[in-house]
Amino acid sequence: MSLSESVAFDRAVKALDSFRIEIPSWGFANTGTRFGKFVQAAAASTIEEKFADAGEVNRLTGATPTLALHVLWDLPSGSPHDVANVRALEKRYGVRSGSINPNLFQDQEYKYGSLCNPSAEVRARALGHMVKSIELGQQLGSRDVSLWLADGSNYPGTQSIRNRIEWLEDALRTAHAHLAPEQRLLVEYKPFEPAFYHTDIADWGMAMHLAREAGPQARVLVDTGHHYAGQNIEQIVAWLLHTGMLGGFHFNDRRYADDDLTLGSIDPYQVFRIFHEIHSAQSDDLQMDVAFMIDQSHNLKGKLEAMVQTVATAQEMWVKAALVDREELAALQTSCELVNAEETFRGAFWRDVRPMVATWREKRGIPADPLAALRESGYVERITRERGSRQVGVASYA
Ligand code: AOS
Ligand code: ZN
Ligand code: ZN
Ligand code: ZN
Repeated sequence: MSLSESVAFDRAVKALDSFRIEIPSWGFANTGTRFGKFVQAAAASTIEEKFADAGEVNRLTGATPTLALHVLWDLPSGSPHDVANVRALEKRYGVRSGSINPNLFQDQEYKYGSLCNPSAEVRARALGHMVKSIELGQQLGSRDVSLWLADGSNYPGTQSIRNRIEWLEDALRTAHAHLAPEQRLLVEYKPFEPAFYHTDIADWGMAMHLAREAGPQARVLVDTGHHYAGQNIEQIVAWLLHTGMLGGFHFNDRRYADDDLTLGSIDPYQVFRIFHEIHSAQSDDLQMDVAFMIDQSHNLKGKLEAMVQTVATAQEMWVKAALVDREELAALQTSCELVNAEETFRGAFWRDVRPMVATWREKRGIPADPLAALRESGYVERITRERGSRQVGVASYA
């Protein structure tokens, strides 16, 4: 049995009112693959343009009040002037600074690693960058510092895996000691790429260990693209919820590896299953504080369109998962009525929630169809004209 239309709508409203998802500044910039990049005239090349685009996505969706920043790309000097500039942009565009992303992968000296580099001097400089990123987070009043390391090795026997674990533990303990009480350190894992033999933080077990070693304000960050094919991500999420170690997500979709495709474009059911774990933990009153973030950067699709499409998909999946009749499901699980349990579960997935989401938007003064509203606004045409005539900035590699 599925929930009645009115019960379902009430749940949808509640779910949507509380749903926020962070968008990445690098999602608006010209990014590339290791083979090259296709430049878009509308791409943002300044921090102001990124804030402007983020403000537009927030206006259209009502769900993206924060913008993730990358230290090297967005706050290159890290000076008080940079910080003051960002604070002014926050006010101008109605979007606050979100998670702070240190960059420990672009500098030439990180060829053999950053926090895990065999050179003590390089490790110290990488740690210095971490500390600076934490301090920037404090100055910007942003809470989370998301750590992603490209560290690893390409060939067996060429690095001491255990030495690198110890260096990493030391670095994270020191970094953690610099956190303000309200700040968190989120440790992201990834099985491979750019390193192809071993990655220093390869999976959730390693990330969880490191977060625990670092200190009480560290948690695990799950990037949905950072798993081997076929891995049961919602089970990892359930474990992290159970242990109180889930800090946040980088959402995107994938077909093969870290493809960073639009959320739900390949496997919307997986997004639903992950969101179900969150809703079910919430209704079990599990203590949790989970940051939803998007980690996508589009080379072929229009950047604004792709971001709006992603946020709308996230909202739809979030609502679908909220519409699982969890009481009924719990009873069916206990009595092991497998087919009925499965039908109750996926019945919510098959339900078309788009009319409900559109009604909620209208009630909240948000365009019922954000993608159509983006097209009608002429925003993309305007920035294409304005930005296209200027030289594009340095490409970022997400
Ligand atoms: C890299 O694969 C990770 O997903 C990072 O979280 C992220 O893409 C990066 O920080 C942006 O450059
Ligand atoms: Zn080839
Ligand atoms: Zn990520
Ligand atoms: Zn990634």
